[in-house]
Amino acid sequence: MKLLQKIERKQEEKQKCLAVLLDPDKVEMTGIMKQVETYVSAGVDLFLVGGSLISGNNFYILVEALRRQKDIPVVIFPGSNLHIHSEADGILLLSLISGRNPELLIGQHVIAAPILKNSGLEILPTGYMLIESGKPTTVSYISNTQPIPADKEDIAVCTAMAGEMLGLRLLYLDGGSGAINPVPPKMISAVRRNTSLPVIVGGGITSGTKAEQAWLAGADYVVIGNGLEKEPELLDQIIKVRNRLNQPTTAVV
Ligand code: 1GP
Repeated sequence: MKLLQKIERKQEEKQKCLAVLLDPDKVEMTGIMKQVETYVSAGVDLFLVGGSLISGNNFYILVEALRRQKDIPVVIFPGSNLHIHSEADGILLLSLISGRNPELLIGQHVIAAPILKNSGLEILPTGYMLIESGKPTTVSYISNTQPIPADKEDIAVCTAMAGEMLGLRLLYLDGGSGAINPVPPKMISAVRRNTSLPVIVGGGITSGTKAEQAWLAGADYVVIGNGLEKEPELLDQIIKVRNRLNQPTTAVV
């Protein structure tokens, strides 16, 4: 079954999922396989690899290291059209629909299209929405776009609806890596109520409570990156929350 179908099926079954984002610049490559094993045995649902600015040479090595395990899909979360590696299972083809930078709405996609077509990667067309999160983030700076204000649910909803009408298949609401404030649950639930696409939420999820709030508001996938780099124990906390929410008696929206 294709990855996108699996994601949609999880959504239909109201199963909450956890994605771990590995940033090639931040991961300590010497201990990577051990770290990957920990994530696999904890029951992570998806690996995302990437970041809005990758300055080192670890991107390819990291994708290959992650692919040595076969249980969990590896998906590229690209910061630019330089971040393509056919060893991964898929790639979030991000259109930054919250911004008005044509390069990130369509420009880089045009350049990457022939490479992607031949890559064998499953393409996951994703409406990527940056949400204001307390301070400028690397992604807001690098993308040269203005995030959606955190209290403007109506803008987020209309943006998400437009993305869905344009045929995108996933929505990613992101506060940006290391966000001070995660995407407000009120905004997630407004998007959830008004669109039917699987919703990924990330940025600043640094506790089980924040993950739970995002899931309860309607996120299908919660992404953790920075929080886990700083506090590895966070993984168990968040996995426990996910498992509790996925028990039949506590099934949520
Ligand atoms: C960033 O959503 C991801 O694009 C993850 O954010 O690193 O803050 O967990 P964090």
